[in-house]
Amino acid sequence: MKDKILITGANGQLGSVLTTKLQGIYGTDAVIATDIKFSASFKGNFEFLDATDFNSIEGIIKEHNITQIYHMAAILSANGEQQPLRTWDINNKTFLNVLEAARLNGVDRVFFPSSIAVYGENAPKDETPQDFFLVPTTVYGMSKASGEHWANYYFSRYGLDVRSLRYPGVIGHQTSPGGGTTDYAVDAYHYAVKGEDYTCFLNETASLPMIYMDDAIRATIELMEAQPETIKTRTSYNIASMSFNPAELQQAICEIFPNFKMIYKPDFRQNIADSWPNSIDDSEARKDWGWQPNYDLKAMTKDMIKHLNKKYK
Ligand code: AKB
Repeated sequence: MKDKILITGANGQLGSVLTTKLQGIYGTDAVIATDIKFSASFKGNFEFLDATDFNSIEGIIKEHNITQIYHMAAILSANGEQQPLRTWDINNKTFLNVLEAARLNGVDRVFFPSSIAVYGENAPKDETPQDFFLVPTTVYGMSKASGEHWANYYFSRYGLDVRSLRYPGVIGHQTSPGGGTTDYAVDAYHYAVKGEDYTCFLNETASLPMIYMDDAIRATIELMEAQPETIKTRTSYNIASMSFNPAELQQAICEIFPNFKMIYKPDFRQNIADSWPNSIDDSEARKDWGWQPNYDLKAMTKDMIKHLNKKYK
């Protein structure tokens, strides 16, 4: 049977880049992009989908004979703290609907995006091991930690092929960030290219794991295309690429824009950053399915600025 792919949250930061990439690999007709909002620039098959409604998800799976689901819809860490109960409800309900609809309708494979937000203050800060126990501090992190356990449960109990990555902060030029704690880094590039100073909501020493969008999307597709027997972790894989703090990012940008300035005004997001690792250990992903990042801070900065220069010209 030919693959038919459903993406939820297809207009989000990662979802929209992933949709374009999957359309390129599998063909535009093989991809059904869904979201609760429509983007005028979208090209391809789009359907409105409120993933909190089980019948709507099941309807789309049946109508299009869906074989793979990438469930990208979620409320991120900083926005989540503004509305904890709604975030728990949206993030968990949508994923449980996806899992159950996938199981009942013979979907082959499901992708669940987890996050470094699953770790809490108890975890070692550097090279945090994948299997360290999870005590998240945000409702977003709690929803991702519980999602990982549900993924594992559906795999062990029903044999549903659910795969998951713990993303670091994702930085890309294609889309605007949507309410995360690591989003300062994306914002900083935009301000630098526009020739403006940037007021950062984290302090200059807040070091966090980050990844360039190209690497994040490639990791996602490589994981989903890996042979099932190579996937040994059914909760979620750590993937690492680079780690830096705002001062190091400023320095990297200043190599291209020497006058770029960052002003530091930490707010509630600093507490979230303080509870997350500085760097994570991704040796399991490297060992099991060959994960390897391509971009470091310097290479990412060069590429981001090249693309944003075109955008703002
Ligand atoms: C966020 O900052 O909330 C996200 C994440 C690290 O999951 N980018």
